[in-house]
Amino acid sequence: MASARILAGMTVATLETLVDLDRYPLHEPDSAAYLVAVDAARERLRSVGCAIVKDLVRPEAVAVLNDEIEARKHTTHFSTQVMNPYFHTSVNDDYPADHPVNTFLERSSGFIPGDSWNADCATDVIFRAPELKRFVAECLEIPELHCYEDPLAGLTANILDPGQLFTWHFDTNDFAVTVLVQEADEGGLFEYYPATRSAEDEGFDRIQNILEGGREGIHTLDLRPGDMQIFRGRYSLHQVSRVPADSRPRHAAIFAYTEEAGVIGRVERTQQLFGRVLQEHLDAEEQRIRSDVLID
Ligand SMILES: O=C(O)CCC(=O)C(=O)O
Ligand SMILES: [Fe+2]
Repeated sequence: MASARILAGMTVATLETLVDLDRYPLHEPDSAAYLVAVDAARERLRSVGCAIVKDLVRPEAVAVLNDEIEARKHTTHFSTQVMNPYFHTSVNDDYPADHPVNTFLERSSGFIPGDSWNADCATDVIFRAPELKRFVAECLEIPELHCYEDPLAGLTANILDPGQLFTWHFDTNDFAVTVLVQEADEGGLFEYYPATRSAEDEGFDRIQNILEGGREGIHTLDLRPGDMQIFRGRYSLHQVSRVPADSRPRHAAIFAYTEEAGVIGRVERTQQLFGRVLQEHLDAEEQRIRSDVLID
């Protein structure tokens, strides 16, 4: 590779070898090409809550990312749940039976956790690149971004093996940054309904219609390996459709960033997605209780 750094005998990929900086000069934020890319993403994020940066990762680098996922695939935590769009798994008697809160669909997929990646692997280099964080922050029109400090949920890969799907849901994070690394032969498509809900309106009727199979208003992305997606998943109901039993698996790298530095996930959700928690999660939970305004 043209500009790989040599560190203690190991070759470390640089952003330049991984990302198409000719088309997207992330290192030159004043360049015309940079401003065009930011403007285009902003327009999409404002209008439909989703922007795609086509072919951001170079084809040779996509192969490296996929090799890195394959090498760590045995560490994937697969789980199957029957859940509502809010990740809840039990009936809430305050709502009728045919309500989104009480509509439970299958999610079967797995995450390669944050502690499976070594620093300086190509996936990690892209995730942590200050140039990429600045670019994504500008697209989202926020001052700055930090890598999510969660040791399991910061850098992950979402794995959909043959037969699996990630059903309709809302994210708890305001936005997500994803790079498709390997597409399924068919299916495994990212679909969403823009602005399904807002801070003022839960959009229950729209949600229920989609959960029951309604297709009107749904956008299906034509994502290819190497494309980066910036998505406001807190307001737009979305799914990854089922990967057929005879297909290749679908692999996506997920970069989690936060607006504040030092954020770490909650114990319950961590346990749900990764099947375990680390001491950091327990300490942070303890800290939250202590910093509460109540008793003590
Ligand atoms: O794999 C993806 O493209 C995104 C999956 C997703 O919606 C999520 O992890 O919340
Ligand atoms: Fe999601």
